Amino acid sequence: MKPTDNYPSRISPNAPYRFLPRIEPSVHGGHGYLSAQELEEYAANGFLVLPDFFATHLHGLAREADALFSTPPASAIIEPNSKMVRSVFAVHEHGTFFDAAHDDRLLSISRQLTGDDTYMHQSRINYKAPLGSTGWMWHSDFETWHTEDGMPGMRCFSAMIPLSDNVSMNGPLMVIPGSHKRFLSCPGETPDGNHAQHLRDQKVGVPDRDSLLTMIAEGGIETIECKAGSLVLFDCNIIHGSNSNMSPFWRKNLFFVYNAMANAVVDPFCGKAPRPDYACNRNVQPLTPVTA
Ligand code: 6CS
Ligand code: FE
Repeated sequence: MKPTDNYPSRISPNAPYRFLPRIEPSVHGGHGYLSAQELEEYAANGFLVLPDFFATHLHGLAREADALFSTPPASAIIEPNSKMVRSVFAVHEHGTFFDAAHDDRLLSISRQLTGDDTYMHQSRINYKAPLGSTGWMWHSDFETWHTEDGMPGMRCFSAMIPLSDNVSMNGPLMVIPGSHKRFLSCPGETPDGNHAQHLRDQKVGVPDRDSLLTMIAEGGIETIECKAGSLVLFDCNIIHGSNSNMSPFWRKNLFFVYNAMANAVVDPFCGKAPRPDYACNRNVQPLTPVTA
């Protein structure tokens, strides 16, 4: 039996944008790698930066990311305005990415945040080549993962590992602190095979100007400048985006998306065919630590 759609979005082209209450807590708590103060900060803002978390793994991760960029898989996503690789998905099953995804500290964090064992919903490397890679408009990942992947609730978060320094000029991640606390239901409908467009340049399920102005007035905008090897945790529903890379410096970020086993994806709530496995992993296996 299909679970209730607690976060209806893209139900009709003429529906209004509307804020709906969040049902699940962003932090379930308990002892683990994050301190009580760090959990409090994450619950309040929807994100947390841990400098140097993967400093010792960085060289191996960056080398493997460069290799993937040079010989990308057929599923690689290409930039909308050039032939450059924009993203490579489903990297968590390979080599050093596998070890990083199973890091026991990260799995401890995932239990504190989701209150459950977790599996990998999605993994990817977003490459922002110097001078020319476009960015991402403001959006909630959960709006897509719910509508297009069938993720029932908000018991999911992203772990971003910058593989190159993220600085003001090379398109760092920007978030609206606190915007994870409400769900913005969007009008429109999901086109058939939307993922091909969506992963290059998201058109549907994005906030309108008024809703953005409301959220920014409340929470401001945080530009997350951080060193390669840091760890940036952010909630599945926080509104985020990034500018294009206007600098001569690479911006390469690795993402792991941890979803609670109890929140495993069902059929897409938009009623369309499921997205490809590289974008939405349906091989739901609980992650166990790998001692690196
Ligand atoms: O659709 C998705 O799954 C992807 N889209 C965006 C804009 N961010 C998260 C995710 O990689
Ligand atoms: Fe996103």
